[in-house]
Amino acid sequence: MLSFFKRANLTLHPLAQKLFKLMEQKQSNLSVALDVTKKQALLDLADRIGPEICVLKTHIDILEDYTPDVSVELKRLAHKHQFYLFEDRKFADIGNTVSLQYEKGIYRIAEWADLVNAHIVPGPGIIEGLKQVGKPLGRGLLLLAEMSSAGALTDSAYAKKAVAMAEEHSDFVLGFISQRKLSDNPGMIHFTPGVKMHEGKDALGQRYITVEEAICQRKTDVVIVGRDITGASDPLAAAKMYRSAAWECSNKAHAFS
Ligand code: 5BU
Repeated sequence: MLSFFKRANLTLHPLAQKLFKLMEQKQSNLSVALDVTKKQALLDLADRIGPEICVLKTHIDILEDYTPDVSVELKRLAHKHQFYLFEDRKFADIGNTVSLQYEKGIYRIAEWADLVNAHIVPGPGIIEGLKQVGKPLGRGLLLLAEMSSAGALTDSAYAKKAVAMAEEHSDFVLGFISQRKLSDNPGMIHFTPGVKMHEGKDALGQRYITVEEAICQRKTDVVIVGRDITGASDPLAAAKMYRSAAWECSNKAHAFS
């Protein structure tokens, strides 16, 4: 596997280039899912864990006390600690509607989120709609090719379609949410949620694989870890542990290429 640094030169997508370089400089291929419902908790965790991560993943609509200053603060922290913001919005409607959901409404996602993701169920119009808003702002889109949850309908034929759609729109799409490496295009970045220190599941269908399985075996690029970090007695220590485990695995993967 090529190093992230080399891959930065193999894509024309400006945000993918920047993200690859950041991962290499920061030596981090860890993304943290900060699924908390109070803005102060979100910002405190972002400030503490920020130095360890390349991407901070949010679900902005779970905050009970959202005010527009949250996104201003998130941007400030992203700049301070050098990470990118990924709003896990999972757009899933026709192009016109998603462009409004992306740009307008209370959250004004396009103003602050470097990355968003979309289901491919509606067809390529969803990508066109998001691209109209996001591309002029230098944003990037991840396609949901595979989900981590039990019984997900994202089988291999579906994932293949996501890869084909990504190739058609590689000026805006820079990768996938998937459970394994799907594309041989070195510019495409694979993000994998459902990662924990031990394999297992939660009570509501989430399934977990290990960092080792995700990166060494399944060759993905970035692991997304949520509750195993946010619910730890010391979230910073947990983030450090995941960061070094993930980086070590990707170094091994790069060395054996
Ligand atoms: P967890 O606490 O590590 O289970 O959190 C996983 C996060 O990743 C959570 O925010 C989910 O919404 C998100 N996620 C996922 O778990 N599985 C998927 O297939 C996708 C997103 Br897409």
